[in-house]
Amino acid sequence: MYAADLPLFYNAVDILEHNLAKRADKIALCSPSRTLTFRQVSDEVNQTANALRKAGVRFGDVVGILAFDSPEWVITFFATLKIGAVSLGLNTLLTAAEHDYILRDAHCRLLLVQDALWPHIEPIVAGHPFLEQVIIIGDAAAAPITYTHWIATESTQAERQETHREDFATLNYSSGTTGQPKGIPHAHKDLPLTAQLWGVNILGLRETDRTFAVAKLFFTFGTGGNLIFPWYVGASIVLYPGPPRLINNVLELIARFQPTIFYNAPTGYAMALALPDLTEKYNLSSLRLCVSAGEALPAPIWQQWYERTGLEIIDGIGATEIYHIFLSNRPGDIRPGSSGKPFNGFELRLIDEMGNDVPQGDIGNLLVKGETTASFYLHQYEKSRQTFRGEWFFTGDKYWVDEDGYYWHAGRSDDMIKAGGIWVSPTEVESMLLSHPAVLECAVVGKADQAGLFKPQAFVVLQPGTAPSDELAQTLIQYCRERMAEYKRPRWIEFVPELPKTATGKIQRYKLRTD
Ligand code: 3UK
Repeated sequence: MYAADLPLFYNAVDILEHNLAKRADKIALCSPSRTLTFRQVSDEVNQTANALRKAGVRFGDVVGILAFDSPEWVITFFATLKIGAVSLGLNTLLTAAEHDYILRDAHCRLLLVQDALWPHIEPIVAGHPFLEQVIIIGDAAAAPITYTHWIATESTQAERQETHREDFATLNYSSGTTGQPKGIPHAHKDLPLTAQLWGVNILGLRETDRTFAVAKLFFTFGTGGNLIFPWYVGASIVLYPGPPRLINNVLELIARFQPTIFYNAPTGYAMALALPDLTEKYNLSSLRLCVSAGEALPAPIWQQWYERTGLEIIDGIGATEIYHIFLSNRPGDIRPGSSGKPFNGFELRLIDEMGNDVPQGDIGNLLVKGETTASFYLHQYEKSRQTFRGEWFFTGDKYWVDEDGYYWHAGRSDDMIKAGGIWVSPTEVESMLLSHPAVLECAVVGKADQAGLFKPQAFVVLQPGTAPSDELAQTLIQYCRERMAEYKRPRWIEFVPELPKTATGKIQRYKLRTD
């Protein structure tokens, strides 16, 4: 399938609404709060679309959503697309300062916020130049209006805005080693394309499936895998509002809602495997296939999962810039530990520093070409020019190909770390450590834990007169834990007398990496 196969004027709300003709009364969505059919979802999408229009949201405006995975998240997403506005899915784990930056950079006009997250965001929303209204999902004792109240009297009929297939539909932010997070806009066309190219052609999703992702809807891994792909084929979804680390709750939901497809990051599989009574305690028999992405899945985790559950994990590499997976293992053709093989819709190249293709077996920088690639980073001209190279997207990943054509991840060309499938910028952790009075200098790199999964490790030079100790190491870890998203904290601290540096004084993190 090509972009040109879609109608020129295409609105991705069709991914929801095409189901009304064939299966309106089928269950579309299960969640601990509500279970809804396609018709019920569509009615509420129309109510929300009308409420958005009444609030003055117009074609091209940005509607932010900062909420746990819920029916309201999904409904707001499609309502936003339906009126031709752009859905901004916000990462609930970021700091208020990061949300502040993103809401400004995106020119967010209306924001829906989870009740539990409102106190976190309330101090920063006042005075935002573009933000006109905040709606609270859940209970709101104080001023702003609640979602339920906001849509209550709206009609369940709404007109679909005609959009060009290349008009923007979604916006997600991704962090880099330096500078602010980058806004990545995707067009309406990207959603059905990625659903067909990977969801249908590679994963083999079908109408009878039910998907369940621990990866959240604010990541395109979650939005694609647990919303767009299943509804594209008329399958149903399970939404889990809680944090991924509460693995028992995740496994209980599998037993309760009986999904057939399960998406998680490698850490999620490692956490489940750490439970001695995993298969005795939890009924996983509804599952037919598992998916892993976000970071490389080590072969031992694949093996153990297969031995304990009898299930295969499909590891594929995706990126927000491409929307979803562009290189993947496939059912019946898996090489554990690798990212699999290229598939139709995406071309790959591995190049050296001079831009030449590397011989088979050598490590090169991975470039991808495909029609779901974003065109630019919002407001970041320089970074856009460096990354979107004509038809080719520079992933920042190093890869090599074995003699059978399977691709093996070999680290990053920048210093970024993926921990638990989510980006950790070393500079962010370093700044936090530097704000502690005992720290003179530091450098943060990725180090593999026992399961082969990467976590931040800090090399610290102490202030003169401060003595290193295990206790101080624990204090520094705790210091970070309390002040930043928990997964970003260093897991190991090494005290060193000095850090390796270039002639110009730049820290050479790569010299500190042991993995
Ligand atoms: C790394 C992987 C090895 C790699 C994502 C699936 O992770 C996603 O998007 P992000 O923009 O990060 C992209 C980067 O993450 N990575 C992702 N998956 C793998 N490395 N093996 C993997 N299987 O460095 C890549 O450049 O956060 C994943 C679907 C949608 C996504 N957005």
